[in-house]
Amino acid sequence: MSGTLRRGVMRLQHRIVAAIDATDVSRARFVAKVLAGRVDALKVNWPLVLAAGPDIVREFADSAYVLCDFKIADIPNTNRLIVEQALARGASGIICHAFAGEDSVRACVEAAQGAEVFVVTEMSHPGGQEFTAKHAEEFARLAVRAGAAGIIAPATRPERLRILRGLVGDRLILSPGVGAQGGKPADAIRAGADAVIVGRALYEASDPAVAAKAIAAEIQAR
Ligand code: 3DU
Repeated sequence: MSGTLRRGVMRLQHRIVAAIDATDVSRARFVAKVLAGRVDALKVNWPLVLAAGPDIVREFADSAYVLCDFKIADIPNTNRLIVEQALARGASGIICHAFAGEDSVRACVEAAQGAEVFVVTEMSHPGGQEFTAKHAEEFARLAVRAGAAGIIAPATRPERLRILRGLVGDRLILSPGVGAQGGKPADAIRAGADAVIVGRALYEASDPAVAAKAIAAEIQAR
């Protein structure tokens, strides 16, 4: 895969993280290739890892910042083992849940050895309001205390994003829920997100490059 995506610290140029959740592996590879240079990171989640095998992380990581969205939520030792496996395949960032507790999040941060850990706060879908919203502020404070690089917070609720921004200082906020879930990229960035996470609106687009360009333009025009 060619392109200008880099491993290491996420560099926010386009302010877009592409969620490559396509389970048609050749489509996923194609979309990743097309989006290289047009987004700041490729996010890999269980659908693609289960379809393609974990070495898809290594493949993308050759030329991209790969964010492993494994939503890690286990005891500290298991969290550490998962993070080590992701890093061994070249992941630059990982996503964990906060609800398993501070020791579990700290285990991710320690095992990450400088790779970036992002902690889920309030989830973007309607069900995210049932439980995660009630604890999102605690989750955000926990993320800061544990030394996470940032949090995941909902583009579908900019008013909640704004509150969470107030709690995490200059830590990164990556914001899913744009496009298929109804959130607007410019609203999320205005409310304090550093970048939006976009899946279906990119990988299902007839031309993912054009779709990414439109999102970037919307962000720039905010
Ligand atoms: O809805 P989309 O197709 O744009 O995909 C959003 C991606 O972000 C997808 O991988 C999903 O698992 C992830 N995500 C959320 O959508 C909401 C969250 O609160 C956390 C992660």
